[in-house]
Amino acid sequence: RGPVLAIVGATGAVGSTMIEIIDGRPDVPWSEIRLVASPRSAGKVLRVRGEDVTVLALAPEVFDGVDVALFDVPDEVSAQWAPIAAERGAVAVDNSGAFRMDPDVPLVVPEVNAEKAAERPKGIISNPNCTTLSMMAAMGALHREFGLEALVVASYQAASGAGQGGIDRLYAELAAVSGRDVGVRGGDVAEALAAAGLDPAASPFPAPLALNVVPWAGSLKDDGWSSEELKVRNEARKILGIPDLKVSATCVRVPVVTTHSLSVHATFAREVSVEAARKVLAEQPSIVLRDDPAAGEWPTPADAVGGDPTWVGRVRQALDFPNTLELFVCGDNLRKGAALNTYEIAETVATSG
Ligand code: 2RA
Repeated sequence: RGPVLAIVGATGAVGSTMIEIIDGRPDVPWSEIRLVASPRSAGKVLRVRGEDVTVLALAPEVFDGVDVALFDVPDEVSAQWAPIAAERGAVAVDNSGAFRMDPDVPLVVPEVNAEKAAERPKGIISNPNCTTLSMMAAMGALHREFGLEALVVASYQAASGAGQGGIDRLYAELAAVSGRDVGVRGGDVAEALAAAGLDPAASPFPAPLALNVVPWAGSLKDDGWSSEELKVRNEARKILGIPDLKVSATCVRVPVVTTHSLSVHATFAREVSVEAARKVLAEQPSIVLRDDPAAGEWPTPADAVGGDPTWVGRVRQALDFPNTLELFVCGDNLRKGAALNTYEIAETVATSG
């Protein structure tokens, strides 16, 4: 009999993507897949690999007999329940921010540091934030070859990073501005949203997102940094195993439904050329290199969305910075950025024990 998997947060945007990923695999190692959610969603019936599965309410007993429990729930729910799952014998793979920087919890991207999944004294493994994660397959591969020293990153983050509420808000805003002559005067997008009854206080975003870009994601931290920008810095250091990596990030929300993009300025210890970098990137099974500007070929979120690979392009040698590349990376924030990486960690645990 194979191991038992539980998905906690099964009815959310990431939980639904996990089920989609599991459904899309020809084989899975699990003998049973249990779906778990808040009492509000308990009792719903979802199809998993052709079978009806009733969603259970989160309670300690649901973890009995579970080998791996995937969590996609708010930080405070993970902080309380991942240790309970671990106490009951499961390995908890957590996609919240609750444990990512805990020195006793590995932060794993299988292409980069799969071996760390075995070092889990608390029985918990963390999945990185989707913004950091979207560039890790590319940066891990380039770091192995050229020795990464510094990263300057600007993100272009999709609305679904804020969950189903973010998706719903973006569609509602797009409907409110569609077919109207807005976006040509200061404040008229906000007026159009107000006219459609969209309360700014009810939005997960701090400014209109339709026909706009918003230079903010996450919560306010010291000296004007956002939590999201600090996550990029701290998590990149931990995943790549470079504690003194220089990182500076600006996180920006754009009116894209799903797929985060990042413009990356990466400096390496060793000499690097565009040709050598392209070769390294093209060899990675989880990367699609799309980089032929003369033919109008580069990655966009619309290409990457719905798929597993990270798309990379616009690889250039920085003109004024030695050993430095510029590149543009797109990764589906709900798949590799969240559900897929979490699930890949679960399979790594299931197959390596
Ligand atoms: C966002 N990275 O895009 C966050 C979600 N984890 O809002």
